[in-house]
Parts: sequence; C-alpha cells; structure tokens
Amino acid sequence: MWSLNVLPSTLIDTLYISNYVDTIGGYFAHYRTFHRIDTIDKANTEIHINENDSLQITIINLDSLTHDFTIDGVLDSNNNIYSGDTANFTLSFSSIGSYRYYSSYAYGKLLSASGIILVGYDNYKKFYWNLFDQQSTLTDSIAHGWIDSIPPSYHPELFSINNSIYPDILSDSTGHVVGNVGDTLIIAIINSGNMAHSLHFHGYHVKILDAKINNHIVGWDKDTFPVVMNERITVMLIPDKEGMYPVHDHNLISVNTGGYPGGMITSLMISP
Ligand SMILES: [Cu+2]
Repeated sequence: MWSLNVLPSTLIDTLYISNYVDTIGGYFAHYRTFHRIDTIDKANTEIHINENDSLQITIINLDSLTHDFTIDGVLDSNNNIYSGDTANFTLSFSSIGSYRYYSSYAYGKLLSASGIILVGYDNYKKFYWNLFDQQSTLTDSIAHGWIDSIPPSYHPELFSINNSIYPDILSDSTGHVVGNVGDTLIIAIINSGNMAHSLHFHGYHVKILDAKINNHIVGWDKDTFPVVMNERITVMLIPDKEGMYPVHDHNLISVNTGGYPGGMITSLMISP
C-alpha cells in the first residue's frame, strides 16, 4: 500500500519596513509598517504558513532608523537591521495558531510596525484583524525617538483594524469577513495597540482556539472576549444563519474615529 505524506516545505517571503504619515478619520499620525514589494501599504502584511512548513523571510529596512524583527516565543529581538540593510531569517513554528511579528523599537511598535503570522488551518477561509490604537499628537515625538513609551496621560483617538477604520475596512478582504452558512471561518487577531480591547460579535458566537497571553479563555464559545495588549488569538466562526452583522470593540470610545460608527468596527457578511 502506498501512503501519501505531505512533505514539509518552506514559504519564502520578503517584507519591507517603511515610515509614512497619514490622516485617518481626521487624525494626522506617523506610522511605520512592514509591507510587501516596494509600495507602502497601510496594513502590515499578514502571512499564512501551512502547518509544519517553515518560513524563510527577508526583511529590507527602507526606514532611516534601525529596526529588528521580533516574534515572541519564536525569534528574539537581538537582530538589528540598520537603515538600508537586509536580514534573512529561517523560522519554524512549534504549533498552529496566531503569532505577531514586530519591530521592538518604540518608534516601530508604538507606530504600528506589527503584523500577524497565522500558522495552520490550511483548508479554511482565513481573516486577519490587527487591532491598533494611538494618540495622534504623540506620534511625531515617537517617530523622532523623543519619547519611547506611552505616557500615563495617554488619550487615544485613533482606533483601527488593519490600520483601517470603519467603513473603509469593508473594502479590505483580509479584515471584512465574507462567507456562507456552515463554513468554517478562521480569524487571527492580534492587539498591536497600547491598551486592552474587548471584541463583541453581533449575530454569532465564536470558539477561541488559541490565546497566547490570556490563555484561560481557550475553548470558550463567546460573543465577547478580551484582547489584551500584545495578545495573539485565533477564533473559529461557523455561521448558523445568513446576515450582515457588526463586530466592534465593546469600549465605545473606540468606535468613534472618523465619527460614529467608525474606528474599531468590522463586519461579517454571511450568505446562505
Ligand atoms: Cu454591539
């Protein structure tokens, strides 16, 4: 008898680090992100790796400042990538689930240089929600390295998913969940911001498959759950009915960016 095994392979990818300024919901802010090709993409590129595969990634620093490429539990921060330099990493992941890559420099991660790696769930439709918050008036000082932590007076007005606000997020095919009744939909969620968020689903409950920090919530079947700072969570949604339902941060201050309803809201569009 023959048995067919899927041999592990290597995913090869390249990300660039850039800085840019943008006005989102009326708020001007400095950003740094990891993105593909040599175009600046507002969202940090999400990466999916099949279960058991490894990742061979090249990071090219187009920014004027030094960065690193950090993945908690996988890759330590001690790998400076100087301005104009290129670094290569070959990485393997011990378990399926959601991971976060980021630049550990304050002028990197506090300005959203932080993205999602999802390992596994190869045969399902996958979506990515990268939560972020920031106070627009702090970003100039952070960008120049004049402050390197969030002050106690933190008063964010910028709340986004994939660096996009509602309703703009509806045109982001990675963040706007589209599926059918009975589908198994996987959503990878990280909190790249500076405060805890609490996601509330209308219409459905989701099963929490993986949570790296708040891991007592694994196995919960809930419509609301915490996403603390630096968290990485994977949830499974199997819609039992058709409809269009919002998902938003339950802290209502964060659904006002650009006017209500705005900010940290996305949507589930489920067809029969
Ligand atoms: Cu609600």
